[in-house]
Parts: sequence; structure tokens; C-alpha cells
Amino acid sequence: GGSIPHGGKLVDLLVRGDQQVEALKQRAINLPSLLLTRRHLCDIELILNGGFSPLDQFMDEETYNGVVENMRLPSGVLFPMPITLDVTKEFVDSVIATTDRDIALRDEEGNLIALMNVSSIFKADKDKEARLSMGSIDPFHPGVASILATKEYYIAGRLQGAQLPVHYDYNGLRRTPIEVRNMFKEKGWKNVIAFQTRNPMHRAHRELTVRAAELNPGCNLLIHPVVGMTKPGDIDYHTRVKCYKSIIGSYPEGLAELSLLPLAMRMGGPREVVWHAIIRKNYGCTHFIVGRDHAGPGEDKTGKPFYEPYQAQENALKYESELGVKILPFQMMVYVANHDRYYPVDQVPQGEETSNISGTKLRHLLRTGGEIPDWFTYKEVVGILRESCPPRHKQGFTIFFTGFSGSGKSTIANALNEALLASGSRAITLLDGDVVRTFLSSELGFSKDHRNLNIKRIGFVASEINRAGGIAICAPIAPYEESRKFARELVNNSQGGFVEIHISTPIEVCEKRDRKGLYAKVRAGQLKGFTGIDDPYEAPQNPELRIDTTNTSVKDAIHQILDYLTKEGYLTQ
Ligand code: PPS
Repeated sequence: GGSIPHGGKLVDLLVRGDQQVEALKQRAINLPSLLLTRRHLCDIELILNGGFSPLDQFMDEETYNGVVENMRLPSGVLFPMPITLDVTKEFVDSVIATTDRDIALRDEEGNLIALMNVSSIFKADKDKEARLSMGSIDPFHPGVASILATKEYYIAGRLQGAQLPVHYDYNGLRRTPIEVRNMFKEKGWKNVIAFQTRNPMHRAHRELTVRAAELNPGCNLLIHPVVGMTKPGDIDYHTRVKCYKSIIGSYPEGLAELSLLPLAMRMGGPREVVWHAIIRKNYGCTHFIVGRDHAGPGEDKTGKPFYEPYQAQENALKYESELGVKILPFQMMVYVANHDRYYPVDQVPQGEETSNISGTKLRHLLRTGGEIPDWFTYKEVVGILRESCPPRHKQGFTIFFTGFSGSGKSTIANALNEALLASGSRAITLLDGDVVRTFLSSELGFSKDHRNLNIKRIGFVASEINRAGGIAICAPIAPYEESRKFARELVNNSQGGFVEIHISTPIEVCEKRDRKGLYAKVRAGQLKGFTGIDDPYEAPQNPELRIDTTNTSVKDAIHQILDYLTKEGYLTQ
């Protein structure tokens, strides 16, 4: 069933039969191994299973140049996106040293994915590749950034597939092109409209896809979201797949199916849309929906979009007849409250007011726990999104104290711990300097490297606590900006808020207090390299709070901190 594959024949590079696969693995044992990156794994999955047909290997030099310059394979067939395998000079040398130039392509677990007979080795022309395929050399463009980050050399050659990259999630929904085609055949689907997405789906998407089917009688729908790599900052695919599974039930019986695509997107707009259509054609689809800003990379540093909003759509239409896939151009869908329904923005009845919620607005509503209206999405979808992106008062966060020995960090940290335990129910871990140095960093001393490493470890533990929804209170000296910044980034990457509090009590006051008698030891020459005396302390430039305990009581300090946390939404009143 379905359309003719691009270039005429569906590629299938997997070796069949247990013995044959075993023989391949045996041969691979003594070959140079190349560890495939995440992007390589996405690309090779679609080369091996035919998703990129008629491409049947990573691009050799001639193919690469033709695709970059003219969007064509040497055979003349349209193909817009360079698909390359980048390696280091050292790896090239190790390939040249072999007699027959066979190498083993493996995933990070060591699983053999394919054997490759290297027949083309060439230097990447990254500038030209970015300029022509992405229309930009600005590293702010995620596709350009990823080209610039590739290694110096590209290699290519015949592939023998041992297995597709291994996945442990949603295997029932990760259908290959042949499996999708078989599914269409079983269902008796002749004409299928594909819908590409890298975002959660809401009512507008459901309306748009149903409308596409209504306007093209006899067509069914394949909801075909990307679960490989999408734009950095996108909602993770686990959350999205939960949304898709939920929304697929809202379609009229028998109209739509969901299948997942392990594609590594490049965010290349006009070229990428043509590539997406080719891929869907290989999966047996006959029609392809292209909306506003398809595969758009967003804006550059100055806030200017890399592409015009309908540039991708126009390019898809330009190649429509050659592609042999019917392009269904759509304007953005907006909600008209007076009619309680969605319209394409260019077909809104005159004088009617429209509403819409952007992705940015939605994220804001989720973060602040704001209300998300029923006209916008489905209750179940809201529930799934809220769970993966809880409001701040349900999220983990890190309180990171920094300051001299004896500045009052530990005292305030302990008091804050008690105050939070008394008023809330979130789990709290207190990572005081002494505790950390006993259980986490007992082998470390007080050199710059060791102090930095100590803080990085604290940041890592705090980030894991935050990931699980808990509060981490840390109270090391943390004299260096470098490792404080590192800790902040780790925490932010695990969905935690990072609240840096500089306990800025001057060194003279700390020394006068000298609770542990350490300053006396320093003055007596028994302790060297002591922070603030004969070792550096880089005061934080922009801490969330700064508290000097010279004339501030512990009670007042706690008050200030709780006020800040409440104001920022980490605590409820
Ligand atoms: S760091 O720099 O953040 O890794 O330090 P930290 O883990 O907080 O450890 C500081 C505690 O170790 C004791 N101590 C020293 N501090 C500073 N400099 C030197 N040379 C030193 N040697 C031992 C000191 O008791 C610190 O504890 P606090 O609680 O800050 O007084």
C-alpha cells in the first residue's frame, strides 16, 4: 500500500538470519570501532531501514557536494540534506592502516550496528555546508551549530546492518517504513496524510489534521512525531509521547494512527521540509501537512527569524510534483470564541476576535501554575504537561550558601532546614561543608583544584536531589566562581531553581568570632592556605541574596530567605 518510495525502491540494509548476523559480529571483533553519536545513530537508523531512501549510505564526497550545492544525488534524484559521518584525523589514520578498510559502527554500549567498507574520506567544508544547506553560518542556528561541532573528516562506504539502534521505550510505536506500510495495507488505507511535529499536540493540531482529512476525502492520517533529536529546549519526547497517546483517542474512529520517527532534525526550514516529505513518502504516505514556520530554528541574536514564516511551505510546494507527495499548506489555526471553533488565520469570519496561546506563553502558565483554558487543549494533556513541568512550589530547588569560614553559613543553613521542615512537606537534604567533606570528599584537600572538585560534587548531588523534587541546602565556602557556575548549570539542567546566597560577613568579624579556633591556628602558623587570609575568595557578583551577619540575627536572615523564596514562587504563602 501507499506511495512509491523516493527514487523507486525502499532501501533495506539489515542482514537477515541469526547465523549471518553472528558472522558479521565475529568479523567486526578485530576491526577499528567507531562509537556513533546520538545524531549518527538517528541517521543510520533511517539509512538502514529505508527512511532516507534512495540514500543507502552516509554521503561520499561526490554525493555530499551535489546535495549541498544542488539538493541532488549523483543520480539526479532530489535530496536536500547532507547526511554525513564525521570522524577525527586519528580515526582516519586508523582506517587507512587497515588492509581492506572495513570498520565497525557501534553504539555506546558496544552493540554492533553496522559494518562499513570505507570508500570515501574527505574533509568537511563546514562553512559552505552551513551556508548552503541552512542558509546561514550563524552558530545561533541549531543546525549550523551542529555542523560546526562535527569532526574534521567525513567518511562513507557500503553498509551492512547488524541491527537497528536499540530502544527500550515505545517499541510498539517505533515502526519502520515497511512496518508502517504493512499497517496501512492491513487497514486498507490507500491515501495517507502525514503530520510532522516536535511539540505537544493541542486542540489546534487536532482540528488542523482533521480538517486536512475532510478537505481530502478518502485520506487517513498518520501522526508522525519526531522522537530522535529536536530543537534544544523542546519538551522532552517522553512527555510528548504521553500527550500524543492521549490525543490520538480524540480522533474519529479509524481515522488516525500514531507512529514515532527516530529522526535527528536540523531545523533547516526550507530544505528540511523537502527532506521531511521524502521521509514520509518512504513511510508510505501520499500527502504531507506543512504549516507555518515548518522546522523553524527560531531567531538569531538580534531577534530576527532565520527564515520567513512561509518560506518552508513555498519550497515544499515548489518541489511538490517532483516529490510526488501532495503538499497540504496550512495557515496557523486560531480559536474564535464566538463560534467555539478553530479557523485557519486567513479564514476567520470578518470582525471576529481570535485567541491563541504560544509555546512560550504555555510554558509560562505551566511554571506559574496559571490556568490553561479548555478551548486550548485537553484536560489529560494539561495533566501530563503539569506533571512534567510542575509549578515552582512543587519543584526541587537548591539553596547554595557561600562565604568565609565562620561567616554564619552553617548556622543559617541549619535554621533554614528547620524552618522549611516545619512549614512544608518537601524532602530536604542538608549538605553542610563538614558533612560533605566527611562522606563525599574525604580524600580532598584545599587546593584550588580540590575545592573546585568538591563544589562540583556538591552541585551534582544537589541537582539529583532537585530532579527528584527535593530541596538541597548547601553550605560550603565555595571560593571560586568557576565551580559555583558549574553547580548552577547542573541544577538548572535538572529542573531545579538555584538560589545563591552570599553570606558576606567580613573576614575581620569571622576571625573575631573564631568559633572553631581555626583563625588562631592560622595566625600561629599551624594552618596554611586559609580562605580569606592567605587563600583567595572570589565574592559572587550577582547572588540571588546577600546577607551580612555582622548585625543581622539568624531569625532575620531566615526571614529574608523565606520572603525571597515565597516571592519567587518556590514556597506558597
Ligand atoms: S571549599 O573551599 O568550599 O571546598 O571548603 P569547604 O568544603 O566548605 O570546607 C571548609 C571547611 O574546612 C575547614 N578548613 C578550611 N577552610 C578553608 N581553608 C582551609 N585551608 C581549611 N582547612 C580546613 C574549615 O573548618 C571549613 O569549615 P567552615 O564550616 O566553613 O568553617
